[in-house]
Amino acid sequence: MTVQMNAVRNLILVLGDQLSPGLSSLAAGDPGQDLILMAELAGEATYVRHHKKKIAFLFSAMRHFAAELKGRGWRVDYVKLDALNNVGGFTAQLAEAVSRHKPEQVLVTEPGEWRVLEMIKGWEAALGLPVRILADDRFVCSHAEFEAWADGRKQLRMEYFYRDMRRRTGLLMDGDQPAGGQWNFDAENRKPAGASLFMPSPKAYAPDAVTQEVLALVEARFANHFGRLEPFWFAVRREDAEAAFAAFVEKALPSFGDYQDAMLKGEPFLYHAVIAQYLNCGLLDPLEVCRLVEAAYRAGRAPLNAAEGFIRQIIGWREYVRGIYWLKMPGYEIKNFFGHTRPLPDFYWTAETDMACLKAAVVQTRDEAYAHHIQRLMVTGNFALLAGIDPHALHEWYLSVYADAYEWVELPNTIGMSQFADGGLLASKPYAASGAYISRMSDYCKACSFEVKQRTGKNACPFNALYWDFIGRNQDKIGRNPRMAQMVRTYNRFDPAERVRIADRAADILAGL
Ligand code: FAD
Ligand code: DLZ
Repeated sequence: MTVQMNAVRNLILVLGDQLSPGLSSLAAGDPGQDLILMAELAGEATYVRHHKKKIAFLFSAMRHFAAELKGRGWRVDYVKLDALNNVGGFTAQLAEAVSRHKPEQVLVTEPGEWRVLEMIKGWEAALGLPVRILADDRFVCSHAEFEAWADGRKQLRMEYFYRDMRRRTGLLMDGDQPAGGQWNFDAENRKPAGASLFMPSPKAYAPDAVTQEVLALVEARFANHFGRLEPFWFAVRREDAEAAFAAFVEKALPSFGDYQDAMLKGEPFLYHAVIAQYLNCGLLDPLEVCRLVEAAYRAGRAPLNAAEGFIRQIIGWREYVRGIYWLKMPGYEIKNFFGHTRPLPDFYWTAETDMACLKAAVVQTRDEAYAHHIQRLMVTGNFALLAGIDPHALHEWYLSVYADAYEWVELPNTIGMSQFADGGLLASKPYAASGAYISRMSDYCKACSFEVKQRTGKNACPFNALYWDFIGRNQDKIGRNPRMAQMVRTYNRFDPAERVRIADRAADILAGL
């Protein structure tokens, strides 16, 4: 059903990842005179073929947010995916709404993606009316502030940016000093987990009637997309996402730091918060969650290494990668320092591989639209780096398969952190590792058909030969990096016959992908 309204001053377009009541476009509007447009768009669900669970999560959260806005007195024109007037893309849908509501002006908070910003910049000309783009102030650091921080620096290291964000927000500060006398407790955060530990699960919600309708719609319309739709347990309302976060603070935060880098078979979430999908669409507020974590630390309910580790991920990494994205786009998406061109192996979609770590990461990604950071970085990302996979193809995979994936946060993590495809702008060294790292941080290798202690031979863990082959073939590019030079020297000390065995084993593995 299409909505006909009284005179409309501003038509406010709210995008699917802008589900925040304090959004700048809403703050600039007036419920008495303005109208909100929200739309479920096939174009947005398929420009990369998003995981079914991600589409269902977002559509259901959008529908609940529209109801929340109506409850706050707004008029909302909500266009469902199967509405007769749904035309499938932002520009066409906005034009359709403009023709019906005849607003004086369009208001929109800037999007999280370069592609969409370019689209929006064309709207004034296409629609023949003013389009006001407002800053997204749900972040601590604005584009201009990040540019000023980056200006004139040879290296853009996250650690120094993070310290500025700590000073600016006052989080974990005692006067002008960091709490505990230290900025970063990462060295304490590398314990491997044991299967005997108690693992809290993220708070799960049974689908309500709105979600059930969306699940049926997604199954019907996106049946050929990657991923399992059910069981579906994500929160889709703000108060539920907040309760899920409160449960994390109570049950998992105390161990978050210690086991941040651990991986365990059959334990997809460990002590992680599983909140990026809520933060990135606006159901949770990043500063608010950091304040709650600081309060838990100050009240003695969480140790400092956990609170600092968590807060660093949000006001450090999350803000920093966003800054890099907008500083370096366009062009960052095609960076390829190592010149890697191999297509993405099929097992990233099918999970059909004998490598236990990769199988676990892909199965969990398929089932939950989630993998934690070390699985993304040191399992799927590490393998792609060592195997010379085209970074752009890998970027499209990460953008499609995770419920929390939006280009502003996914792209720098993939291109910069995981693939070193920007040549070291973001990371100080490639995150390349042999099977020994995965064995140390997980229990995957115990039940794997490959032998993690062997470097070459048919039974050897593929990560080992691929690692040394990567070091050997890229020594011109990484040999001068002080954090890689030792590995290059070790490779060059292998006897020539061993180097041939490594190259042969690596070639065999790559031929079999
Ligand atoms: P936790 O481990 O509990 O951490 C808490 C929060 O810190 C996260 O919810 C997230 O908001 C933030 N955070 C942690 N690490 C990072 C980081 N490196 N960059 C930005 N924020 C961070 N994160 C996304 O939100 N969306 C993505 O599309 C995404 N793609 C990634 C791709 C690759 C190749 C890699 C290596 C990392 C990616 N990350 C991405 C970062 C990180 O893996 C996820 O934020 C995290 O796994 C989400 O799970 P969680 O909520 O349980 O996080
Ligand atoms: C990711 C996504 C999806 C799957 N669907 C929609 C949608 O139907 N309607 C919408 O407004 N937004 C959607 N989004 C989020 C947009 O892709 C997102 O706003 C841009 O990527 C900019 O960050």
